[in-house]
Amino acid sequence: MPHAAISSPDFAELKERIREWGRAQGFQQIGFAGVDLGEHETRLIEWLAAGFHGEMDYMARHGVKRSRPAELEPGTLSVISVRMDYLPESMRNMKEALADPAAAYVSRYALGRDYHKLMRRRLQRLAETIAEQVGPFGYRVYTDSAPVLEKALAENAGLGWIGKHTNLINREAGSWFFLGEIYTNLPLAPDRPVANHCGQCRACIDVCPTRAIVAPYRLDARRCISYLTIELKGPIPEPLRPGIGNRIYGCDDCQMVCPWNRFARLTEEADFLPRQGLDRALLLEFFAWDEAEFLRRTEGSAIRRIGHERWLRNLAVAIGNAPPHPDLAEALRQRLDAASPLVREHVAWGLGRQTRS
Ligand code: B12
Ligand code: SF4
Repeated sequence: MPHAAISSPDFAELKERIREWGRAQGFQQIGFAGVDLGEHETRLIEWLAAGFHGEMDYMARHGVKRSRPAELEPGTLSVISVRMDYLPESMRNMKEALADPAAAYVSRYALGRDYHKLMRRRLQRLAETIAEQVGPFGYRVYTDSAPVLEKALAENAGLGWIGKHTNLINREAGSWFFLGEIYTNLPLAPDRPVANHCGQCRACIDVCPTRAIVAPYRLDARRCISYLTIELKGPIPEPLRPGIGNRIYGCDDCQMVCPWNRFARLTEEADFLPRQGLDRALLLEFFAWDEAEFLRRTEGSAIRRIGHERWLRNLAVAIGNAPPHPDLAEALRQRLDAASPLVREHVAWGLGRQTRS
């Protein structure tokens, strides 16, 4: 569809056009933020000082560049913030998979293709469309790829509020969406933030199996199952293993229980639909994959990043958490002599749980 040219730099009109073009790229919502992140910077500094980032050194590496867009990308005057829904299936299916101890639960954001490429490509196209209309301008696109405080920017851009579980929530759409940004040197006026609607609710705090939300809005990542199964490279601390249940990659519990997700819509992106039966597989099927099969089956998926060793580590914990069954114990025995000490230790732990009397 040809875009009507904007005659003069009417930035108020341009913002509305950008919203239209953004929706045409598949983003559900587009908002605008300034470069002052106010008290979010203080919160980030406190969070790092508490050590809540654990091994995620990259969270501390860039100092305040993360909370100061104009220091990360000099010349930035405003930020275009976007969100894209990713929920591939109804919450009933998710709950069934989570409740089935023989099944492996993969968090819903990771069932389809890795979102990074898709989001970046669409953001890039959006930026190119803007350039076609206003002429060349300075910009950089991001999605989870750089020191950017994405949720704070999205909150300031009016896309939702940061909930007590620390994810961004939208009143009409819940929280099952990814975020992305275009930093730009266009002087686009910020949108108005929306009010926080968590109220007295604390469902996410109470449901978290490993008690990672240590206070409202404060997540100790070192206890979060998402961190333990994806980011952590070494052994999973033993006291936290039982709480992991059958979650082998990420965790969705705090979002699943959130009342605002009753309003969540399913994704429109075919790329986010489950691939390789990841939504329905059994622990034993996954545990049987050798490295070549792991690499083949996770091609194009975010899961590939953790590698086969951590994949087996996570599965050994999940199998250890399943009700005792001779087939599960036998599968663990088969891997007791795995080459990796990390895998061997978790397999022995799982076997101990499977064979306890
Ligand atoms: C590091 C990281 C993680 C870490 C730490 C999470 C965290 N809360 O920081 C781990 C590995 C645990 C993680 C897990 C997940 N992540 Co993540 N993650 C990130 C990343 C790279 C940075 C987040 C960050 O800046 N953390 C810094 C801390 C300080 O932020 P914060 O905890 O949110 O704290 C803020 C507020 O809570 C508040 N605050 C802090 N303390 C206090 C205290 C008080 C009293 C108050 C009032 C406020 C307050 O201010 C802080 C600054 O804004 C972003 C991408 C990006 N570049 O932004 C994705 C991102 C946040 N993750 C995302 C997703 C999807 C997830 C998971 C759902 C994946 C999964 N299913 O397993 C889980 C959700 C777990 C959870 N409850 O947060 C999405 C979230 C989309 C959304 N709707 O919000 C993002 C934005 C990626 C993307 N581009 O879409 N993630
Ligand atoms: S579960 Fe309740 S407290 Fe947690 S984010 Fe949702 S509304 Fe806020």
